[in-house]
Amino acid sequence: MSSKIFDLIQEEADRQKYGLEMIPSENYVSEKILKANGSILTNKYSEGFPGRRYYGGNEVIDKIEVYTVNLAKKLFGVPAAFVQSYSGSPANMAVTMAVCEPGDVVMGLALSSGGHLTHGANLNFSSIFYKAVNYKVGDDWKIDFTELGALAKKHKPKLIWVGTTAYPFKLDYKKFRKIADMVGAALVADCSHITGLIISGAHESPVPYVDIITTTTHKTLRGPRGAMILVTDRGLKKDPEIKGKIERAIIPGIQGGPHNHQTAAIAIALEEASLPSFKKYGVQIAKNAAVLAKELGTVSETHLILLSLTKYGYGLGYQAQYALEEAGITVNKNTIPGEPASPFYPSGVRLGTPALTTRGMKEKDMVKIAGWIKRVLEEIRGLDLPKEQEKRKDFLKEVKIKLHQNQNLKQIKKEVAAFAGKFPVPGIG
Ligand code: DSN
Repeated sequence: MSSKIFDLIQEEADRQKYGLEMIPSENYVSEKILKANGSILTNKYSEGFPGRRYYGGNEVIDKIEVYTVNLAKKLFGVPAAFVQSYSGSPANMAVTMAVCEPGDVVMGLALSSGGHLTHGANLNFSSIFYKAVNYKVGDDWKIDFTELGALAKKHKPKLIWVGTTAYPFKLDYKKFRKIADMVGAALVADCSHITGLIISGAHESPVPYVDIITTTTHKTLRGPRGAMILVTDRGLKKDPEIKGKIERAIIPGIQGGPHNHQTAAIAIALEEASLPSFKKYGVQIAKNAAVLAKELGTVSETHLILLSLTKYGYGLGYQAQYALEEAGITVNKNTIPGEPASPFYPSGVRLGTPALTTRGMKEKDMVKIAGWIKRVLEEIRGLDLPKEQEKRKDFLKEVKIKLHQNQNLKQIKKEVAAFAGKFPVPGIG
């Protein structure tokens, strides 16, 4: 078999093996998941739900979907599960459509405070078709429940999201429930980032507190790209029609045929997440993040670290991301609460431990990795973002050339590759 694509896949495999993958929403799936995801199940159309399809030939597909749904219900302890959403954003769109009418008020954590696009961010469907109200974090970077309560009282949301993408603290679902009950809102947890931590017991489960849960399957859950929607007993009691509403939102509301290869791979991820070894994995993710955070001078109660770079200079997030990449360490630039620079060229980076933990790295390895990160960050001192917007493009072009030629970064990359290469990656070796 030859194709330019296979050469490029090999190139990417080398990057994944000899680098340190520290984007907190990424992970490495098992060989079994890779096999199911790359299987002949991709050939089949099956709009609809098991026993109710628009196409023939779905006897086996029905069995796969029913098996996956049952695994999800058992693992989370919920009475209903939906596994067809292509990814997190369509799952969140389906839930919003199921719970709200266009124009209803939807509340979620602001993107600038570590929320998600689909929880009411500008330009997203959640603020185009619904009235979005954002709550924020306070000076301590933790959710400001006083503001949240006041906003809920004032705007009477139909739906409140509790979920984050760049928030290093545990979530207090009880407090959210109290506020949702006060205004009669549906409370929906988007656990995408922390599902693996919840299943392993490292974080409290939202199941007793919320009505609906959404989660991507490819982050700490360590499955293929995809998503699930789960309805809790509480949610079903609150709205006995909710299951049908969610189904209609998925199809014909948003999607066409489900990705059956993806559903099958999700089933394998759920099988793996049901094993005792997954509990150890989830707990280790959080232990590793706590050590890494401490070494970098901050804290994490989750799988991720939101690192402010303001002590190194102004608007250094992009420069740090680039310099780290040159050293074989992949992270993403991120705004920090109260961002002093710009959303495009922010003042922080977001990094995490799920993928490193999958490779078997432990606390002592985090100390080593923090050492490399700190050495890299020394190299961006003095590369502050120009305050004048028109100067930024040319400035960053020059910065990239400078960092690409930086001998210290080249040396760190060698050390990182020698270290990372010792830890196997499923599907690569
Ligand atoms: N893109 C995801 C993340 O990286 O957090 C959220 O959708």
